[in-house]
Amino acid sequence: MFIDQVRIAVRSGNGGDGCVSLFHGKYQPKGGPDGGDGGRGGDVVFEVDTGRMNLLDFKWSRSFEAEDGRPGASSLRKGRRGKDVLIRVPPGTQIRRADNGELLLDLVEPGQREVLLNGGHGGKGNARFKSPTQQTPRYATPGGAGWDMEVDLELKILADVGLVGFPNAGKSTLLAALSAARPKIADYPFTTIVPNVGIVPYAEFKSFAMADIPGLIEGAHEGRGLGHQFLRHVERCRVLVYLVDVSADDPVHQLEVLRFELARYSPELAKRPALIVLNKSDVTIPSKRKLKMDYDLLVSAATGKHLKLLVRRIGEMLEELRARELPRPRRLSSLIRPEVPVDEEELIHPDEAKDERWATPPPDVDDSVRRRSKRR
Ligand SMILES: Nc1nc2c(ncn2[C@@H]2O[C@H](COP(=O)(O)OP(=O)(O)OP(=O)(O)O)[C@@H](O)[C@H]2O)c(=O)[nH]1
Ligand SMILES: [Mg+2]
Repeated sequence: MFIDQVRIAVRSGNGGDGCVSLFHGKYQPKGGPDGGDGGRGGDVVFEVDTGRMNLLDFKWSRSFEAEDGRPGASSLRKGRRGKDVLIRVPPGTQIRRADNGELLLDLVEPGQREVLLNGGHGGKGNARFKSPTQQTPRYATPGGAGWDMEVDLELKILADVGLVGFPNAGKSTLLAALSAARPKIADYPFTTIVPNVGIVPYAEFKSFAMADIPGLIEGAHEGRGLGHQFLRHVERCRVLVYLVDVSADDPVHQLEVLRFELARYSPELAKRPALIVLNKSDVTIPSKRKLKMDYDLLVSAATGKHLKLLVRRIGEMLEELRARELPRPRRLSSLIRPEVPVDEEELIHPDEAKDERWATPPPDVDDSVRRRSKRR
């Protein structure tokens, strides 16, 4: 079973209350306030776990609560902090608010950890409030409440290359030929109903991840076939491979349909760097059928013809894109921060900035010196 969308409820812990306590000891009947602070509530934390491939674990457990902080106690004892709740998700998971769809976290890097909700703060014990005029405070503050929220987890597989094609174009056959993945292959449409990912080596110590998604057909944007639902898994691919069966009734039309459907899903996706690959060259070739069609490669996934060339071409494209690309931003905040144009002239080089700082003392230094000397 493959699950790529799920709604869960999360709650961070309440803070523990502060304690009101007055010390009475032998020979010390009025020992003063000694109530300790409450502990902080636990946080709701998400972590990327590369050992997970989909959101299946969330089918059974959909509610996650962090522990509440413990209240403070007498003798200035602080309450224990509530334990965080750690939610492990596969790489590529996005977390959105269920009520308005706002993107809160984008978890992509292995081991990445992000706090979604902080726990409530701990209350202050009465010992905090003692003062010369208030020597017996009989009050403490309560702990802050935790937060709860419903969030949607959505997995968008992180693959470098996405295979898009009609059913039966041979996408799964190609993935099986290039990688160790073993997707189901058969000569009926929609054999593949969930995405598969395989790792394809393309040079020494180098490889890329390739995703095979269920086939697209004309009208997929209206929900025909399996619709557009799996296109989200090629959204993050750097390179797309349009795989077209050269022996199909009308390969030219198929390619047009694929492009149209992708553009209907996301115009940006349709403009992604792509290769047009014709498959099943063992059955026929374009010139035999007098097909007028632009394509990049003609391969046969079944016999393995020109597959090495295909892998090399993809490898080169990826290398080129990587060289141009900035590293993927780690935190969402850097993704959504609007781009402010930088005025080169206003920028001060760090070395110059240092000089400036030492050249003129901050304006309030003199003032404070004067005030201090007056007091004396
Ligand atoms: N002759 C020939 N047959 C092929 C080739 N590649 C795939 N096939 C056959 O085409 C049929 C469909 O292949 P699949 O790999 O299941 O196609 P798919 O694109 O994954 O199809 P869906 O999962 O249904 O979208 C199978 O019977 C394959 O054996 C090829 O290069 N040559
Ligand atoms: Mg398939």
